[in-house]
Amino acid sequence: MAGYISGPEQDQIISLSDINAPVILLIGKTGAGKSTLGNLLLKTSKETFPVSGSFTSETKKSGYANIKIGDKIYNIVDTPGIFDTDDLNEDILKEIARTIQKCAHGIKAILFVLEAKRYTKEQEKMVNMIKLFLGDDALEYMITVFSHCDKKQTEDPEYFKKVSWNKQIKVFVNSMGNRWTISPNPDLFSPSSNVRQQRLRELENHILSIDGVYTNELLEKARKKQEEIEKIERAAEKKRKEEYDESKRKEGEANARYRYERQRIIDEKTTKDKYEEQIKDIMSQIEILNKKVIELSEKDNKCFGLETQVKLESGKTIQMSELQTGDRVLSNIRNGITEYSDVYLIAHIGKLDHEEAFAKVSFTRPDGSKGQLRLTTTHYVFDENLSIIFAKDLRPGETKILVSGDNNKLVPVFVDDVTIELHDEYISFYTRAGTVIANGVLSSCYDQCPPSQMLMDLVFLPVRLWTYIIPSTHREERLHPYVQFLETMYFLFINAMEKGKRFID
Ligand SMILES: Nc1nc2c(ncn2[C@@H]2O[C@H](COP(=O)(O)OP(=O)(O)O)[C@@H](O)[C@H]2O)c(=O)[nH]1
Ligand SMILES: [Mg+2]
Repeated sequence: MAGYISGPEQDQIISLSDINAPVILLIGKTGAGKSTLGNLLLKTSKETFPVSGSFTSETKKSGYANIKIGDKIYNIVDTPGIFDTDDLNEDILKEIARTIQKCAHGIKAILFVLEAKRYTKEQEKMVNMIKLFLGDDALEYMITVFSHCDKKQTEDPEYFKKVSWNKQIKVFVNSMGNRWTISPNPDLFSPSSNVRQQRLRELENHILSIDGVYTNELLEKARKKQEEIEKIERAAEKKRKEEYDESKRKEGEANARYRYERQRIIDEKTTKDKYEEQIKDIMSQIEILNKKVIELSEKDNKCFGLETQVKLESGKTIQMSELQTGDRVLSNIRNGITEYSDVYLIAHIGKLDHEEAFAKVSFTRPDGSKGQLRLTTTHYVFDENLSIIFAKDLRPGETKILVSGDNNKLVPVFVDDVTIELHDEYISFYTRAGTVIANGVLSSCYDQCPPSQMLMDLVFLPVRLWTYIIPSTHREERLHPYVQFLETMYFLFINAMEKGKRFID
């Protein structure tokens, strides 16, 4: 049974001690019906989360409210339309930081609200993109909730599934453990309606069916900070109490009460300041990083020579110049198993207006044949210890790179030669895995920029979802804005976690 305990209509500076429970995160495109669903779950007559009449009037702040499902308290966090914009302004950064802060106690479930009405190509793409950008772990906490269903669809979800789902949506829902339901339109189904109650009960059951709570290092860090502040809070309260007792004896009740209240206001302000500090801390990191990103993006982002070969899942080998978004390319070989990964973005392809330094790496394959790989000097490849290393830093006769050999194995072989050449054509693309086997060599998709795996952590889930509005057909000469964004988030992530590589474990 869900119940409303406290509302989100609070001061900008939230008291995090109020939300020390796992979060049920509402995500989806603006206007999808996140706030509506949040209100439905809370089962109150009052509109706790403001529902937008039009897209523009939608609030840009995330709200939260406590909810009881089963015998546990959770926090519903309703994210505003901050993730379906590419305008990375101060307010949006702040909201991302706040969302991170609110999820300090982990995430119980992610409700991905998807409009069922217009199941068009655009949405198909969106679903695809979302899947590409989700870490596998996060998928285990996700539930698809279809909104904007008509009466018949809501009454009979199986009918809705049969009539309205295409293959993509089936695959998508299936990849989330088949947890899905319909958000009943409150205009069609009153609170006492059986259908409405049934759909919401289904959702609650899905939430409860998810084992454990999702957390990661960044969330853990936020939680530790929160606990630290709470400890300070408790100590301050204890001190106030002691002073109150002392003062009561000496100066009487009224005086003691006055002192106590005055001190309480001071202490509360200290706490709020500390939480705000945490937000500022995250934001200032983003700001520094944003500058870095601009610097980086002004410098062109370069990757492989266009002639580099990749293997597709179909078994066909093609040149990178023929790559299309959505292709599944050989990205890794682990324990004798070949792994294919989607090309989710071609950030740049074609000619530059100037020549760039490429490293031409020569090596001998395990079968004795000679191989070559041409990539920009600051592009990463993997050495035999799976450490990333710049192409220009490979040492002939010293460094071993990983090359695909017989029996589906990556074999370490010495680099024979590295020469630097100037070229003006290249391709820069990204696989979901962040790696690609290029001319047989295990390589990163990154050039001085982030391993996408790091971004797969849930804290950046919304950021990844934000990308669904960017058409996946991007195949231009200009650096894709999302790549710039990735870099920002990457540096934020690095700074926040002070953690090294997590490329391949
Ligand atoms: N027909 C229909 N309209 C909905 C549904 N859910 C939300 N809406 C409407 O869609 C608009 C946006 O809803 P809102 O909850 O604010 O979306 P949010 O931006 O995702 O929070 C509002 O006018 C809602 O009344 C639904 O399931 N069916
Ligand atoms: Mg909303």
